[in-house]
Amino acid sequence: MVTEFPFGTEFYIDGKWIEPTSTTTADVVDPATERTIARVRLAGAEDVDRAVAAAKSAFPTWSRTDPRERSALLRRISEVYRRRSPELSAAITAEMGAPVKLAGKAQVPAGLGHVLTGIEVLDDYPFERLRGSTVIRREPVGVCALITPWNWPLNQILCKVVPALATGCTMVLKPSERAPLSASLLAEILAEAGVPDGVFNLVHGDGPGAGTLLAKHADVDMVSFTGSTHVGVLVSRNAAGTIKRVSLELGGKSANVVLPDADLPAAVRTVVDGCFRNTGQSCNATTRVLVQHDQAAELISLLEKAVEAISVGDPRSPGTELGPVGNKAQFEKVQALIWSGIEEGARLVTGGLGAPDGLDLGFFVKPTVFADVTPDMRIAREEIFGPVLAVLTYEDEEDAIRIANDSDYGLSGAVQSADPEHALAVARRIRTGMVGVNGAGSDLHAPFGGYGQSGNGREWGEYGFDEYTELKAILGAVAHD
Ligand code: TXE
Repeated sequence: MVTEFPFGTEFYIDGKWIEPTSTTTADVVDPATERTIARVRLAGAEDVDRAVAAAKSAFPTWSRTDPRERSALLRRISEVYRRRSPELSAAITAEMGAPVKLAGKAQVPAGLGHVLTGIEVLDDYPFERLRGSTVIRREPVGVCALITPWNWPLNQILCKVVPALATGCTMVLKPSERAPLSASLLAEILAEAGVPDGVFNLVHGDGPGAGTLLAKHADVDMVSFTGSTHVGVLVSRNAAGTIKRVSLELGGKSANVVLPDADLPAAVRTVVDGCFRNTGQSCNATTRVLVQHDQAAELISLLEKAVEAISVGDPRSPGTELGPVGNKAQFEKVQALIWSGIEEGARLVTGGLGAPDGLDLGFFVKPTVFADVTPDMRIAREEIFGPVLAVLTYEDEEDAIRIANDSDYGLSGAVQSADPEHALAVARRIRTGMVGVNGAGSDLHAPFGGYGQSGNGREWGEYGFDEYTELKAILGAVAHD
């Protein structure tokens, strides 16, 4: 079979593209056309062992390099990455359906942002400091397995690869088998930039196979995982036998609290962007909006207009704002949850079941808003990972904070208010890893991660570096006066 993308048939191990031992394959399907555009080989035990062995043998030398050398490498990576950005962007659109505007202006630049942030952090990261007569060191944790999903593929890969490289770790990346194209291109970029042999290795594979093998592997010192909470539990269990470090970035059901003094039209822009961006497939999407009940009718009417104006369609067309969801399983999951909202008595404001008019081919979902949602409904509790917003009402501020915190998850959140001090006071009481005030976007130097079932790690910036280091004390190393 001829496929459009010649990636995925080889793995990048020990500085070479090699033919995998395993012959099992998976199709990569373009979610906008349902066409098979590539076929990946799924790593078996021999392939995983070979990649881990390469990372293990590269570790002693790489871990002892000077941070300035690693900074120079990141600089070369940023140059090659910039040059090859159009290819990366096209690969992301093809493999997971992000509209070209989002892929080119957000998805690909997010990955570059982690490289540039890594260079800044390396400038003064405290790899070694003195406290009294004790030397306190941060040493690279060792061989890292990086397991990533398909929704923000390069962002999620680079927020792991960059701190791992920068702190002196070596690694095996297993990207999502649904979105392996951008990962293969990235491996080419890292090779071209001069990452030494064995420091970065790429295998493709699925979760039950390569993912499990990596989580259990005795020569892997840390596993950093981004994906569903369900799989996060499996990764933790599989890693427990070897007490390796486990860093998890999982799902969310974040609330956007619209306080009574907020400018409603401005709040609506934030609500729509926070929920529908990337077709609702972001772990930190704010998929519950909380509004005081006497303002609900006005907010819902503004939301209806704004959501109906979103242009849904071919992700390759420059005007498209909302592409398909990433794959068939995701489409079916989103439809089932929309159905549950209808069945449980929520009021459909716009959208609903089935594909938007004229978009039967591809995994397109109608941008959907539900009102009269109560906190016990599935659409208020479960991560939908699609363009579906739930509007809930509150009595007063205490009630709003209680509903916002009434979730097994704790990843993100937002507060809208005309009074920034008031917004800050409410933000302090929301039990999540991140809260955005009045539409504030992301900060690559701020910690990214969650409370509760949203995970246990913190990525990005210096906090990402901390994850990939072991703390070590050398006592009495310096003579005391
Ligand atoms: O994720 P998975 P899927 C949520 C979202 C979505 C659902 C399913 O709700 O609807 O998860 O998506 C690897 N051991 N999120 O199936 O299965 C897998 O190969 C080790 C939220 O794509 O979690 C892939 O590389 N690894 C999330 C990665 O885990 C395993 C982002 C993610 O796959 C494994 C993605 C195993 N047993 C999905 N099983 C977010 N919040 O950002 C699978 N994998």
